[in-house]
Amino acid sequence: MKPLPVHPARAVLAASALVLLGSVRLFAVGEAATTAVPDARKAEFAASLPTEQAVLTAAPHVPPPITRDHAARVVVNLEVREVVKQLADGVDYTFWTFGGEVPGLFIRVRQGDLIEFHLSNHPTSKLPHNIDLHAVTGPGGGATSSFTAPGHSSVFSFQALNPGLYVYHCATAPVPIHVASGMYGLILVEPHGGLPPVDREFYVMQGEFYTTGNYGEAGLQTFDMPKALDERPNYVVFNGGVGSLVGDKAITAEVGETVRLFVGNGGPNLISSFHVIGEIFDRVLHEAGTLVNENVQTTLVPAGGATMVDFRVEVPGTYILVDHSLFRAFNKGALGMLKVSGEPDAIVYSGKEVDEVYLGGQSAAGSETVRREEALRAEREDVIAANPRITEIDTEIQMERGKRIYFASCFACHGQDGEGIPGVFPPVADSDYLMADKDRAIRVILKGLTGPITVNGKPYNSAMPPQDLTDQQVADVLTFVMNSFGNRGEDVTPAEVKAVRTAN
Ligand code: HEC
Ligand SMILES: [Cu+2]
Repeated sequence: MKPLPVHPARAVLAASALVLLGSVRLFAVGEAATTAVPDARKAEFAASLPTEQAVLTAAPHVPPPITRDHAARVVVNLEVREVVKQLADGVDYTFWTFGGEVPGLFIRVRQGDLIEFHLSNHPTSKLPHNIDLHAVTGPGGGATSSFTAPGHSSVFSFQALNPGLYVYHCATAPVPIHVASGMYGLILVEPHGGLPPVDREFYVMQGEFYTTGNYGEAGLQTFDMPKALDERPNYVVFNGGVGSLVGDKAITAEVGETVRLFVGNGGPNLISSFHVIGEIFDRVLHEAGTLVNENVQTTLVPAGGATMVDFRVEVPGTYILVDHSLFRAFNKGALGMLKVSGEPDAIVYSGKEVDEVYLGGQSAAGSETVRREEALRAEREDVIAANPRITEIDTEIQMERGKRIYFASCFACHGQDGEGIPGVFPPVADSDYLMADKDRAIRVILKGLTGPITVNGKPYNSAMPPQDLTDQQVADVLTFVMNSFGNRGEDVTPAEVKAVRTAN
């Protein structure tokens, strides 16, 4: 449960009751009603249309293009669920979702369609929710008409008047907290005649998360209101979590194909500078409107907005999707991958990939350690049953975790193999300085290090910044470094790190 000042369900119900009263009063002075009035004209229009059930998809998938050349009555069934899911490796979060997913399921309709929207709220939900679709023309975008208590279902309808790619989100008070919990998604309203055909379409949506624990701090995290007010998220991610579009989960294409990304930004606060490293957007539908821009490197996606980008992939390799506000990409999770296979074209590009340098912990080596950790966990279960070699395996798990932290936080300076850079960054491989004093090594990570030192007989006089890591993370990375790259040492425990942290 998120910490809220008053009993949340009650506050929200009270707020929405006010909204309802407000709308009824507005109706009296001539605005639209929230409670549907039977309307013969509308009933006749609905009856004149063929009915179909909307196909909804979870990111990165997109429902198939619409082939019909006439309007339809499209029935959308969307269920709100409050679920605990992974936000990052080892980090869980209670997400409030449209369809059990963050971002919410992708909806695809056609301009002129009459959409009959069924919003249900799962009986296990703790709070009421609703939906405001930016594709709706009408007060609140459907919010008051779709206000739904746990275990209930609401129906309202709207006509998709304007084509475009629209954000939808929950608009139940407190609105920003519902959005910050993952309640957003995209609805595409195809124009008459459809979009220009492409070979592949994908759904990518950015959003930030504000957690009490630091980035990467393991366990179930809770929402942090002060950080949200200051717009200082710990996580900025694509598709609801760190690594959702990385490694095995990367989106793919083949050389020569055209790719379309439907990119949304749920916010709630940040504007995204969406960029694909190594590609140029041939065509951007700026703000997902009708203005076509061509040959764009980076495009802005406002909070509560979207964009459509099309490009052809010419050469194979891994293309990195980022928010080009780069600390978000490399330190907060806003990083995905498009893997393109096929024949190289040395004229277009000569080769020599630089993934490792770019990616750190999220590179192939990074996801390799994730897989290895999983495999080791499975092995551990077996060993417990048969044999007491458990401590050794725990160390191996710690080593894999430590390796991941090393490749995320240290290797940019100390190198792939801990070799450092002569005269600038001392080696951690085979380092006499590192191995001589465990507490000193812990202090170097926690507090940083400046001034002259001698490592393996060679002088260094530079500065290492303090590393913002938890006790567990420091223990893991030091255990890894002190037992890799030719070093042979003992393990480091979180308790030892804590002792050094509190002694200073
Ligand atoms: C921004 C570059 C940078 C990063 C990132 C960095 N270091 Fe350092 N590190 C240095 C520099 C520079 C020194 C030497 C400082 C001096 O000469 O006073 C150093 C010194 C050290 C030392 C002591 C000297 C030795 O080689 O034994 C250790 C151990 C160490 N770093 C480990 C780490 C670990 C582990 C991480 C990741 C958690 C890390 N460093 C991240 C730049 C960095
Ligand atoms: Cu909600």
